[in-house]
Amino acid sequence: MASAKTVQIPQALPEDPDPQALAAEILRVLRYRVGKDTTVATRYDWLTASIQVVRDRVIDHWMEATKEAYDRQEKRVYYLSLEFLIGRLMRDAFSNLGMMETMRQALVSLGVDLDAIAQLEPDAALGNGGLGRLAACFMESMATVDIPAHGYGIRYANGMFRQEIQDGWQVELPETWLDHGNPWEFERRERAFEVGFGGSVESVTDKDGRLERHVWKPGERVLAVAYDTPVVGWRANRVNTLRLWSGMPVDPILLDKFNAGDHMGALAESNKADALSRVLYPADSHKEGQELRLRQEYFFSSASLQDILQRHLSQYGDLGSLPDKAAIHLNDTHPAVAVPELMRLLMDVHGIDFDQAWDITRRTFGYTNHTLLPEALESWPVPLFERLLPRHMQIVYAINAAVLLEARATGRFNGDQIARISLIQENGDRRVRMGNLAFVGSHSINGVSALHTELMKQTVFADLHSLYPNRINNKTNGITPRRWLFQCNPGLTELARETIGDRFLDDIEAIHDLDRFAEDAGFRDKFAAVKRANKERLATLVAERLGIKVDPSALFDIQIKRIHEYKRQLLNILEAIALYDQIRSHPERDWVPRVKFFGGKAAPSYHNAKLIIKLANDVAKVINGDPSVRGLLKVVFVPNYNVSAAEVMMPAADLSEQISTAGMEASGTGNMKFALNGALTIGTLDGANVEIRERVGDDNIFIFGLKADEVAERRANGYQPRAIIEGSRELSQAIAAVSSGVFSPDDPDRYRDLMNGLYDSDWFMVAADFDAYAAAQRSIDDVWRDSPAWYARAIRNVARVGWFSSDRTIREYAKDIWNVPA
Ligand code: 26V
Repeated sequence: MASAKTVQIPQALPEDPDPQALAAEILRVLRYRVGKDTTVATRYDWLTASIQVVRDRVIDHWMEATKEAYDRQEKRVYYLSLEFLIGRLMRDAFSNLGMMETMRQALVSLGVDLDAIAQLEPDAALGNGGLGRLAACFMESMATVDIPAHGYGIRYANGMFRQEIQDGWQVELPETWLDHGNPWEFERRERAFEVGFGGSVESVTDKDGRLERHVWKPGERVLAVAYDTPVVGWRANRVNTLRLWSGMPVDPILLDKFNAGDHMGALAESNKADALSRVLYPADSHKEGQELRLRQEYFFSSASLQDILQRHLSQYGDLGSLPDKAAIHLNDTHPAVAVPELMRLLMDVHGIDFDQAWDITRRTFGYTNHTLLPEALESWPVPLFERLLPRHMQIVYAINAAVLLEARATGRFNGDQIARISLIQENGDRRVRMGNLAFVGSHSINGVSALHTELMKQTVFADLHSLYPNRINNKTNGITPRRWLFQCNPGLTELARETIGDRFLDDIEAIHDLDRFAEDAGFRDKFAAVKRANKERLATLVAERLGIKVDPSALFDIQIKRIHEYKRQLLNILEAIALYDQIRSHPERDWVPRVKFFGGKAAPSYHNAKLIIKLANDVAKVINGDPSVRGLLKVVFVPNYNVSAAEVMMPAADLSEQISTAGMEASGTGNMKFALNGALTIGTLDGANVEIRERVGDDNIFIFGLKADEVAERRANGYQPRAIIEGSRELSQAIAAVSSGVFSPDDPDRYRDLMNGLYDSDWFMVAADFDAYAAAQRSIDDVWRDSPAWYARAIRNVARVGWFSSDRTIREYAKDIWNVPA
């Protein structure tokens, strides 16, 4: 990967040594900690030594921050998330500590290229997509805005799979990110908690036979061992902790079992503990009976809560003050089982009565919902829940009884509404609804964009919202500008600094000062030159890795995100086919050269998503190989889209594709990253696109298609895709081409079912939006031809989206949900 010059951020830490002293330090670490000298050191050794040198500085700040939070009795935030999509950390740390340039020079003096070793750092992919990346941006922002916070999650040995494209198909390979060790983490063997599963519940009664408390006797136990990673905020303002749990057998050598001759039993137990932190579950198209997933959820929720309570008790001695000193946040419903777990710990272990425990619990938890897709709303079969967590099942019933009593007492709900409020779904098989559980157990429930929050109130949580009308609130997502501008786009950062000064480095909304330069021809040229350099870098990468030649002066049109039907990569591909057809039929027209980039992973069991990847690759092969196109259109599928790939692609985009079926994308955060890096958006009025439009202005974004209420209305009143397709010559021809095997001559029927699905049901309304989308694309061509007009719009995008910083989002959480200063 070509490297770009790094921004010289003013030194954050005056005590930083000069490059020479730093070089000596690197050599010392290489020798005494890595155990190598320069003659035998591999590039990995240099990476490890460099990270350790910067890590030492991080640790000083870390200890300081931890001690300060303790001494000042500050309220702490605990962010529980099954996913943290952090990516590489070395540049993040260098840049936030203000030592990027010193480090670069130090390494140069040792004959080592910083960019080359940075590429070797594994991309920590402990997440599927948006939800996990948001958690990582939040961790960085919490450190930046100086909130004492701990992230809690699982230290998966295998995170997100590595995607290879073989013959156009996605192939999933395990990602072994810990192969070379992980210089960032600290194992805390002493910080280990037992977590139980199964078994039975006994009731302990007093001498008069009255129930005193319940005692859960788990049938199985595992140990959760903590691994801590420091999270550095901007200018090292504060360093927080990301604590990830790893599963271990309670008795690591299982001597009893082994000595008793049960060799296989000993092994099985060890494997069972290991399994808990082995793999990240994919956001699947169908998810049934995944017992291991529920085990993971409970494993990390229980370990985290035990840790939190122990910290609280050792400092304050009493759990009544928990809500004043701890805010625990549930990142989606994945940790929702923490609600009954906290109740259990408070009641069964600490002897607090139900009413007080329930009060503490609700005042402590907050919950964020990240999707309204019905198939993504978690629920667990009652029999499974009961078998794995018998005491929690009792507590869920007790909570449910209290909630339903409250609901009935209002006299406002009929039977159907009561059934929807219930924590237990009764029709069909009985299931525990994790969304309802998280909702009733929290004092605040938030959506991730204004539209999504409104839809939460109107749809899945309508009845709970009516029962508890003050709980739902909106917190529009954000992204950290450190990673998504300063680090990934040093060219644009430098240009902004020389144009408007450094204020935006500490307050990204000040980047608005660039707005007036949209009309400045000299600035526009410099801006265009930066974009050009970023596009050249991507072009080089694509040439090296895929052997595809793309022209950096073409319009770079990029759709990168998980592959899902609701995100409508298919709409984009069909439009590419229609355009291809037009270019061939009308060679005389003045076509705007375009490269359509795609990137993203499909869940391994999501058949249609994987087929869409194959289609993108099949279409790319035909179009890229057709000389009559004269290079005016190219299609590129970039394999293994991840955080590191995003860091190269976001800055290189001219056009950002945000084209989900309205009402289905909760927020999107890629949309924000693209805009901040100077891409214009083509999008539907969905998720945060709505708010991006409000900020950048109608003229600086290309909005098309049905709105959320129109989608709902069409679905309710019988949507007829067939008539629409037949009424659109471009669309019907594109579908016919795919359907008849033009792009799959080796297997002409490959896409027949996929295409028939558009005629028969088209749940995602590709047909309804196709013509509007194609028309919007052609109007984009017109603006592109007027280059000054294009760049003026691009500059306004950069200037006007500073608000979508995760610092702003986190400050809102701090004020409205967590009640902590920020
Ligand atoms: C999960 C599943 C599970 C089963 C079937 C289909 C499906 C589809 C999506 C998901 C992911 C749900 C959680 C998630 O990642 N949501 C994303 O959260 C981002 C951060 O708030 C937000 O920007 C995205 O719009 C939202 O999709």
